[in-house]
Amino acid sequence: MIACDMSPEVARARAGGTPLVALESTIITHGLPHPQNLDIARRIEAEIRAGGATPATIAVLDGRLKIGLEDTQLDDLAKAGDVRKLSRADLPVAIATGATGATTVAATMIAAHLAGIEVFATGGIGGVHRGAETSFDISADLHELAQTPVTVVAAGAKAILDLPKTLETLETLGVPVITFGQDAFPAFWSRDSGLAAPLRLDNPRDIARSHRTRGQMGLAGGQLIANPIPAADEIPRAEIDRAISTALGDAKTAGVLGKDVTPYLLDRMQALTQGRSVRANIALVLNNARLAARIATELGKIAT
Ligand code: PSU
Ligand code: MN
Repeated sequence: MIACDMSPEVARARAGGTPLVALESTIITHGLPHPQNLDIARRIEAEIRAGGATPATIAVLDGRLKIGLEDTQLDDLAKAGDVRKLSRADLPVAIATGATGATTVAATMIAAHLAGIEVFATGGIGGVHRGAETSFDISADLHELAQTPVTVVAAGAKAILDLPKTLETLETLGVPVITFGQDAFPAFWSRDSGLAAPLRLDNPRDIARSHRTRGQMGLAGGQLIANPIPAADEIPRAEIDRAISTALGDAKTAGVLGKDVTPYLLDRMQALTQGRSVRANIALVLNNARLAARIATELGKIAT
């Protein structure tokens, strides 16, 4: 098995039986603007601690797979300008060559599973991009959810994506898409995407039980928990839709491709909404961290 480095805090949690929640690092390096990203990363970790669980932010530093970052490591990652974005395909290459990189949802799920962590909180997952019928741009996150047994708490998927195609793909892959507490699938900055969620659960205990049941049945893959942004923080659909159209047009004009697409769009959205998209992003990630801590706590009470 590949060696991973547990931070002292994560090692203590494991020894003491405290529930763990994994966190990705691409959101820090490519998803949120510097310098707020460090402060936000710390607040997300604090929210998990306040919920009685221990955060494990995941990254590759000089070829070492880190499960939990110390504060100086988090600081270095947040300010480094040219960190690689590591998904499933990139993770082994980065480890083998001593590189440094931030993990996406897919890579964070892999690392969490290697470390025995069952719950992971993030903002939004990657999905099927608009125009995928010609670009074939479909995030590896979707296939990861189909094969790695981690419950991922996200605020749905961003409306910069093609949400109907994203949901169809998840259905084909047999990934349970479970909305928390409402029927509509949330669209990241807005509570309602206008699409019905395939499944709904209203409490963390049921989410934990269905995670366990998947494992007991020998089914591969995890669960996507779609947790709507708090009402006070959402951006109305009409308002966000205008910015999305402009951002997509700009990406096309600039000829952005591959793994640069998502960071480019997030950056354009921040500029087009005068930072409002980032404020909503922060609120929803904190909300997801709270729910993930509750699910991890419930999972700790159920035997495997
Ligand atoms: N969506 C967001 N914020 C993010 C990402 C997605 O709202 O920061 C990041 C996550 O790390 C996700 C990755 O796993 O982008 C997806 O990238 P791609 O579309 O290249 O697979
Ligand atoms: Mn892509």
